Formats: sequence, structure tokens, C-alpha cells
Amino acid sequence: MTVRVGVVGAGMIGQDHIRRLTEVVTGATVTVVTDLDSARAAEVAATVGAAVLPSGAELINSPDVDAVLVTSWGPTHAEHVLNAIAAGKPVFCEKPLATTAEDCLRIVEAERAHGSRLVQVGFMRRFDPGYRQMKEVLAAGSLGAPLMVHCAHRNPTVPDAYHSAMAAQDTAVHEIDVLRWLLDDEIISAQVVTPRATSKRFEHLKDPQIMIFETVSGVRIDLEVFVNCQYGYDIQCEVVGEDGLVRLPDPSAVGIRTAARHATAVTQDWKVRFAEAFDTEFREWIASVTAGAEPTGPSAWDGYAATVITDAAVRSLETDGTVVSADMKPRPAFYGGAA
Ligand code: ISE
Repeated sequence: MTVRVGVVGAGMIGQDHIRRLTEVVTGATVTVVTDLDSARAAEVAATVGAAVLPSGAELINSPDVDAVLVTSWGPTHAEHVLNAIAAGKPVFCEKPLATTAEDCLRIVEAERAHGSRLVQVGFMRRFDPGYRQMKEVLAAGSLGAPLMVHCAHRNPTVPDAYHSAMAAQDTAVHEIDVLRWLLDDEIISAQVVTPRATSKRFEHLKDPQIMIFETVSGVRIDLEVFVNCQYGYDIQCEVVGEDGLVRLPDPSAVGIRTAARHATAVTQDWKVRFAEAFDTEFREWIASVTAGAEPTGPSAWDGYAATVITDAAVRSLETDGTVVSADMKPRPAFYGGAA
């Protein structure tokens, strides 16, 4: 069986995923594309021989679409995901699941009413080989209980549309998701403090930011978000336990020795750094759809939790670093495990 995917949103990440679905993943084809910019939809659809429909609702209900990929503008995600659930079709939604916790909860409720999981959220780090190895080490238990996590999330630069709240909503959200999963623990509070600001930023932006999270079991996570670090796209993560630590490996790169120096390149682009993770994420999603099984990746509940926690971080930033609790509804049994 070939899964016929309809894509809502043909921007940069939509185009990258369309290429992935048609050139990298086997067992999938893109049959329909829609975008608010109809010329762009037509152009992108033509590259893969897909049809164009004028709206997300028509695409989702098309008989030529078995599964839906939502890569449109964040504030439109909730509507498309809810429509996909109403149509009973599997839906992969890029982050965020929705821009408000209330909308995330509406999705959670709709999915529960449907009775089985249909939604997967695009937190790709859970599919990165380095994070997966860390998860295995932590689950094996040889490091003892995790106590602290030290992380850095650095981007070389960001466009001027990027504003201070996006450090949590768009950037730290990846650590928030992957650490809930790695530790199998829930985050209960967030605090954001700002050191001296880099001069290499747009005036409106607080950069860097230091975020501190606490989990139910008392693990403390410190995360440096520095989105104008200039030198590269650099993701660091170290979990310290009672008997040792485990560290995320840097992506492999050749070592070059010349002129009295030893150097390895630092990736510059998150799409390159996590290319393998994105490929695996889509392979596994298509495999679950093909099997008629529930998706195994991040759930609608994970999308809700991430939004509640990023909201707490933004509130902390806006209140000069107060500790803000992440007040979540109780996790429904429908979504299994602790985090
Ligand atoms: C972007 O949206 C991403 O998802 C990247 O992984 C992240 O590093 C970047 O800061 C975000 O803007």
C-alpha cells in the first residue's frame, strides 16, 4: 500500500517534508497540496505531480488523501488537526500543535472522543540517533537517578521577525519535548533570566536567555538559548546522574589538521543537523499509517504539555524571571506513561 499524503502549507518546511516523503521515504506519495498562496501551492505541487485544492478542509476530506501533513502557519494548525480528526484520518502536525493550551486541549478531547490516536506532533529530536542512544543509556539505569541536565541551543542568527517569546515557543520547545521524553518525567515550572545581551541582535530581542526547568522528581534543567551566537547551529545536552553522566554526541564530521590547528566543522542549519532525525520521523510515521496502527511519535498530549511549559517560560520572561508553574490538566490514561 502507498500512503497518499495531503500537505497543508507549502512553505519552507512543507517543501522539505514533501521532498522527504517523495524521495527518501518508501511507501508514501504526495497527492494533494494546498497553501494560502495558491501560486506557491501550484508550483510546489507540480514538482511532485500532485493536485492543488483551495483549502485545508477540502484537502482533508478529499478521497485522494489517506493521511494529512500540516505545515502551515502555526495559528492555523488547530483547525486543520481538528478537521483531520473529524475525518478520521492520521495527521502529522509540525510544531506547535496549536498556539494556545486551550486549542491543544480541544485536540486532545477530540482525539479521545475518536477513541484512538491519530495525531503525531513534529518534535523530531526523539528520532535523532544521539538522543535515542542517550535514552537507552538512561533507561538501562547504570547512571543512577538523573539529577541535573545542562543544555545549550544555539543558532548562528535569526531573522528580525524572531521576537523574545520565540526563544521559548520556537526554539527551547525542542528541549522541552525531548527532555520530558528522555527523563520520562514531567516539567512543573520554568524560570527565564537574561544575561548581558549580545550586541549582535535586533534591538527588540532578548538574546541570550537562560531557562531553568524543574521536573516532578526534582531534576533541574538549565538551558542556554542563544540564537545569534554567530558561529553555528550547536546543540548540547548532558544528563548528570548519581553515578555518571551521558552526553549528546556532536554530529560526526571529519577532523582537519592544518596550520597548527585541529578543526571539525560545526553545522550551520537545523535542517541539516537534524536531517537524519526528520527522515526517521517520517519513515516511522508512514510505517504506522501503512500498518493502520497508532503513531508512536509525540502525541497530542505532548503537544499540549509543550505549549503549557513554553507559556510558563514566556510568563517568566515577561515578569523578570519569576518562577512560573506549568499548570497542566491531569494526564489522561489514554496517553499512557508519565511524560
Ligand atoms: C526553528 O523553528 C527550529 O525548529 C529549530 O530547530 C530551532 O533551532 C530554531 O531556533 C527554530 O527557530
